Amino acid sequence: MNNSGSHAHSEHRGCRSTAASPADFKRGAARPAEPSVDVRAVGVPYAVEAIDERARVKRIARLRSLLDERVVILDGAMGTMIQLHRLDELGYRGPRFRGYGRDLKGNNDILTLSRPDIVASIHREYFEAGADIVETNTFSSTTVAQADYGMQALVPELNYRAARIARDVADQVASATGAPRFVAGALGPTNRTASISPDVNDPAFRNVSFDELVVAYAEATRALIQGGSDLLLIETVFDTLNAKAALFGARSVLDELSLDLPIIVSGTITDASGRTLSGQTTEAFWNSIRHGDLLAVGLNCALGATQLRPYVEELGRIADTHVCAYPNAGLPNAFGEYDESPAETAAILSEFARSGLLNIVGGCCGTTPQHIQMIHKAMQAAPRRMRRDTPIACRLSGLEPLNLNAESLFVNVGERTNVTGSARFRKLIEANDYAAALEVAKQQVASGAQIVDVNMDEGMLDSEAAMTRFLNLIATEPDIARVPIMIDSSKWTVIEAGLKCVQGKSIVNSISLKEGEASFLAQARKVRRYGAAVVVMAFDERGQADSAERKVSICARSYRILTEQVGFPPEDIIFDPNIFAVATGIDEHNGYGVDFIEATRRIKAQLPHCMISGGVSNVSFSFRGNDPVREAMHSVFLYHAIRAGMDMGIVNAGQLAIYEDIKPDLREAVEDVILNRRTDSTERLLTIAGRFKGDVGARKEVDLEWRGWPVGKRLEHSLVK
Ligand code: THG
Repeated sequence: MNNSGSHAHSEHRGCRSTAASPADFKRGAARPAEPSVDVRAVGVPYAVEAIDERARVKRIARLRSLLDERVVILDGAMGTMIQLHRLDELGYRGPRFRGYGRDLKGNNDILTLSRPDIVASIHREYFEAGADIVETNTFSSTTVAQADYGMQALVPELNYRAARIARDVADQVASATGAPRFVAGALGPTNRTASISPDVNDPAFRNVSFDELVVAYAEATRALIQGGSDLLLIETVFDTLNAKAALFGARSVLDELSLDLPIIVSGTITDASGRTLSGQTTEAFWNSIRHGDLLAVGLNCALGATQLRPYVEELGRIADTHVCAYPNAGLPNAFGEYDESPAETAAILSEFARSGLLNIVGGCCGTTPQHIQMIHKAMQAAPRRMRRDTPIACRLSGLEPLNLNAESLFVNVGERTNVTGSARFRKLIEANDYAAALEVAKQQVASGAQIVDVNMDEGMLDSEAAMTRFLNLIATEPDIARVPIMIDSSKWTVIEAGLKCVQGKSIVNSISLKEGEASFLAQARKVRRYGAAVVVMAFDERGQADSAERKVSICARSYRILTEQVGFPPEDIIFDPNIFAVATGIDEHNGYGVDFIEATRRIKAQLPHCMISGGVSNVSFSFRGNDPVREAMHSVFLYHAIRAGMDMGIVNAGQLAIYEDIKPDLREAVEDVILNRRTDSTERLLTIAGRFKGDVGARKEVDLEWRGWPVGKRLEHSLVK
């Protein structure tokens, strides 16, 4: 996990100078004491003026078209400007909060209510400097952030008022100049992280939950919209799980109000390694929020423009939407001040624009109206970034990206972190030995699992709690957390518990039509809102599909519903046409391998961009206890299924035999079984199976031996493996 650099969060454009930084929480800093007065009493009802909805719709359309014409200018820092007023405690309070039982100095957002004149004048200065968009003074106007001041009850009013102030100034400037001006409702990161533990002794602990964040962001969003915002800006994201909660909350409110306000997400990279505070790379961050249907994605704060450049450029390469950047005025000096002059910042950003990197540009900590004026001037002659379509791919992520498309090699999904699939893992979870259970996940990744399947479906377990605890722990282990998670459960509540723990783009395993279309639709919509890809089982109201015919028809029906009714991106759909055990002694089972392979071929040909997965170890259940034969069966099965188009499989990572290495007599007998080539395939495999039972020795020998080989052969061996 990335531990360094979060100074920026106390000197940000919203400038919560007294708010603790995430790093403080990681060190287990004490929360402020509860106030001695009943602070809820200060929350008073406020008058709401209706917004002209038609005018808003027109402005939004204008903003979208403006983005197709030129670089759009965002404002600069609010906090830097507030500091110039040198307000003391009483200055922050104003008459309204004169008797408040707690310090308010540093709570910049309260100025929306106590000194609206200051907030309005700053907006005006930025508009006059050339900003098209100003951000509302609401960086910390969520119940989560305002808890530091005991001002949770004021949150709706803070957001409504802040939006209203900005709206009024924007409308005045627009009618004075004839150019439309826009209001971005700012949703800050809060001062808590949903995917990092503040307690070094309990890495699974969180001081804020996804649900709490969703509620907080939804409340803020509702009032920002009510106050007249044109768009929403989820900004200074240092923990992508917080941002996913913000997106979840904001989208829910937009749906509820039947409104279509554009959303921008702007992340922040806190150190030179190019990762977010919660450890994601730029591309992993993009993959995690791409489901948000964003007007733009960007980066702001923390680093100055120079240091931010490679990451803005990278976003521009991978994001199929507009790109936004609003850096600090350089890096802070020893006093935490920003020294980069307006001319310097503008010169650097001008080069960004000339290189085709920018659609929206502004400033963060330390920037002033002079900076925005110079930036605005520099953008006059600069081209906007051309929006590009990126190749269609299923863009998954953990801390790092995993992009899958038609060119990708087969993906191994580690199966061992499954209480029903591994007796050892079940015992560890039942014994509450999560440290050892984590080692199982780590081992899977070290053995080549590119995704980890996690399943806690065991009658004796509190599966929701076990899923939550295990995924929270994984989040703290960079060796595991770098890969995406496959959240595996037959219980929707367990899947949903898992989705609330992962900052990356994960895979839900699974949904299906087994309980009919209504619940399938509802679950698919939820999956999309959480931003996950999905495994869809070939299962409908009549049961699990066994024949190739039924597998294909159920998948085709599911595909139609998902793409047409839910708007699910086809590249995020992974079909599982059911891998069943073969050679069980029941004749009807003999065709299961062929049926899967044939269905795979037809589904891939018929349903564009979808992928195929399956639980590979299922196929060999009838040879339990004979691992060499099972491994040979998996290898032969995959050899044929991958050629038919299978994209990924849940496997025992690190224990897959290489097809060419299987002894010829075993391989032929196994192939007969998998491809159902003879009526006596099962008997023939059974006859020879015993000979290989103790054969693990052969594999072990090779395992050790290859390390002694010359470097060329070692490389060859490693590449093949
Ligand atoms: N499709 C989808 N998800 C799935 C499956 C699937 N999830 C679960 C399962 N099937 C895939 N995972 C496993 C994990 C382990 C085994 C099989 C499938 C397995 N385990 C050994 C056994 O049962 O013999 C356990 C041995 C041990 O206890 O160590 O074979 O099909 N979408």
